[in-house]
Amino acid sequence: MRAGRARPLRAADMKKDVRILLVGEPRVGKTSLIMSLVSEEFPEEVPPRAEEITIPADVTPERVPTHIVDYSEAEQSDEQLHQEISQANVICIVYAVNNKHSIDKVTSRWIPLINERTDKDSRLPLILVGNKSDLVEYSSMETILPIMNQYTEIETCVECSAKNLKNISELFYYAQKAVLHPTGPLYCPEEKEMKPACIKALTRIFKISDQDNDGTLNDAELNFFQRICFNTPLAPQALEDVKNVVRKHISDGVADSGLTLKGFLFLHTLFIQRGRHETTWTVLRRFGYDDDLDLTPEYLFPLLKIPPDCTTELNHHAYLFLQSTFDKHDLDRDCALSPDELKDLFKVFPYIPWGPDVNNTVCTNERGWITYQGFLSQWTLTTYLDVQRCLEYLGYLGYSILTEQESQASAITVTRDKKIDLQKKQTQRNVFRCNVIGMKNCGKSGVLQALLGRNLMRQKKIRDDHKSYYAINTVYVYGQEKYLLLHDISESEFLTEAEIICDVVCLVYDVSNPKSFEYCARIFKQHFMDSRIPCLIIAAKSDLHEVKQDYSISPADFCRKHKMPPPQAFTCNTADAPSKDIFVKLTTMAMYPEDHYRDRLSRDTGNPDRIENLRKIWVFLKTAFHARLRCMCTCNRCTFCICQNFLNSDLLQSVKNKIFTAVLNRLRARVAEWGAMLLADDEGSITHQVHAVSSVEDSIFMESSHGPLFLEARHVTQADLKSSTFWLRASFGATVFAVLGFAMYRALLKQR
Ligand SMILES: Nc1nc2c(ncn2[C@@H]2O[C@H](COP(=O)(O)OP(=O)(O)OP(=O)(O)O)[C@@H](O)[C@H]2O)c(=O)[nH]1
Ligand SMILES: [Mg+2]
Repeated sequence: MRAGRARPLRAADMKKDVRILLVGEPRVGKTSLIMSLVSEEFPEEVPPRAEEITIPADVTPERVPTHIVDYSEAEQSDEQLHQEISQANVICIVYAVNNKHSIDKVTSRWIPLINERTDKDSRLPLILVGNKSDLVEYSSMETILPIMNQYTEIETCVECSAKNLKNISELFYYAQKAVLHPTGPLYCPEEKEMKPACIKALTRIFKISDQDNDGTLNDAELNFFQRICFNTPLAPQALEDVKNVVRKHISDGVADSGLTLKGFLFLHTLFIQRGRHETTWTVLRRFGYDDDLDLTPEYLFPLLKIPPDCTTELNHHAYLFLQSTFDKHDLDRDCALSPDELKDLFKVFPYIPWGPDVNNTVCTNERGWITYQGFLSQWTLTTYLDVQRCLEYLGYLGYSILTEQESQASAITVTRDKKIDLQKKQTQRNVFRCNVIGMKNCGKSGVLQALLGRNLMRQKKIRDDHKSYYAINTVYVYGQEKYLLLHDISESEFLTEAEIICDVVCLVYDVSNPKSFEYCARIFKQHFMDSRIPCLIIAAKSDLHEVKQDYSISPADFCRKHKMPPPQAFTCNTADAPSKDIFVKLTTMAMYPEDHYRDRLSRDTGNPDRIENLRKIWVFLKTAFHARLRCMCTCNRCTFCICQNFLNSDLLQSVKNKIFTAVLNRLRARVAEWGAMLLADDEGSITHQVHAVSSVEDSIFMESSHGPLFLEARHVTQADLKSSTFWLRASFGATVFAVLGFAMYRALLKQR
């Protein structure tokens, strides 16, 4: 590993610009240094203070716009000096090598003054600059080194001469580097070793780069590392040279011709000690670290827009990545991650992200270890429920680096709006959420655990504090693999919005508990009767003796009445894994909701939106048919006359009469049928429906002023009106025609 030409730093990696301030005693040569840099010759005459200079990004070595600011005690007040200090990114304290007083002032005046003005936590690097080196034969380093050791904020020191132009550009380069690639967070000069935070970050980088997890970086891994960090591959000889350098210095830096973690850390220590810490910084920044060696929010949480009614899923590339991550850590190849293997996987995380509940959320093997399928399921769950967390976790695993993608956002598919799915009657989603609802102890957990293939015996071993309210697994529907995500919703009087939203509802009652069905029926009526979410009723604990439910109608009749599939008998008290039939059914319903809610809604009498729509159509029709349109001309040629003639024509009148007769006949038949239905239902339901009926009656009563139709219609339910949609549409077409004609007539009148 050797620093090639660093890849261009990304905007997120870089500071916007670098502000270098020069301070020091009068006449040490501050202004001369700046003028020498700019004009590339020593100016004999200089003003007390140089104008602020801005060096454009493309002419600076680090490609960052750089401002150089002079200070003159003669021209500036203390207040102005303090302000300049607070604005600077790096400060050069200039002394003259031939002037002991100016060196003494470095510690007695300048460093304390700067420290007083700067926040303890914000690191302001300092550079000691010994100017006028042309005037002496000796070096000031002996005096300077103890100062450097005393103050860790001093990045470096440099001797130079404005007169001979010696080390002038180097001085400004070091200053720029001190800001962009500070040594402070990486290295402890007293201990002569890297700081713990730096070792931790580099260890994580090593683990991510060790793709086969064998504890060393082999040639292929080193080459990949070199390419992603520095954009250049390493020649085979260069690789060997690097390893030889390590071998020469430490015994266990190279093993099996691969670089060990120890060797990797040694190399970085060497870079830093030789003043090449920009190499280490390039690596750190490539892996998402900021100046404080924390992963940046830009790296961990890339922007991802999720419009409402859309969900988040992992795409194919993400699954491939997770598959290789699993393989990397499944060292014994048993297709499950043991606690140690899982711990090893999470070593690149700052904390252990999964608790013991995860083992009861996804599939595990007989020893309770997460299987390959379970591993992918858990990631799918996190992506679905909390995509930001998923992005963060993928960031810890180094997803964007290893897959050479812009960010973790490229792992995510944002599904299209569910409304479009419903409209098009097809879905591209792969994950479906099913809320499992039922009263306490009715067997919801049993349903969840059955999805993971666990029978009652197995479930009894689950500790209370390890219980999960989610379960996720794959289900095959018509040969397609889909994820079904079950969410156990605890019993409560009213469900929250979040507890309602899902792709399919699973209402569970306990066949052995006569009180349990009432809760399902109540929740169904409260939240789902009018919704487009398909519902399935599960008769749980079907191995127990079934008792009659304390409810006005039986669960089977309830399902029939509400056009739901019949209750599904289910038990997890089985010798082997419980049946997965209900899960296939639930997933199918979630994938094709239209087939299930349409029937239900077609006889729904309580949907206020539908009532309102029907009411509007009704008023519109009535107005069109009964409005007294008065012609203001009698030409019999204008559009209005033609329309009026058409409306009064025998043809239209007879169509109108036929429509009404047909509608009324159908309504009479349905009224009788509905009366019987209403009696069969429970009390609450009757109130509900009667209310719906009366509201339609009211609206008809208020809007209508005509004889026979009104008298008949007020005995009619809105559901009956719905069944006459065809007729309404026919009438509607005729009305539109008439109204358009009238509009044209008015337009013509205006013109006249
Ligand atoms: N021999 C020699 N003389 C220098 C060098 N740099 C500056 N001088 C001279 O030192 C004197 C002071 O230089 P300035 O650049 O004005 O010093 P300054 O630090 O800006 O001083 P103030 O503005 O008063 O704070 C001038 O006469 C310069 O010509 C150098 O590298 N070598
Ligand atoms: Mg000056």
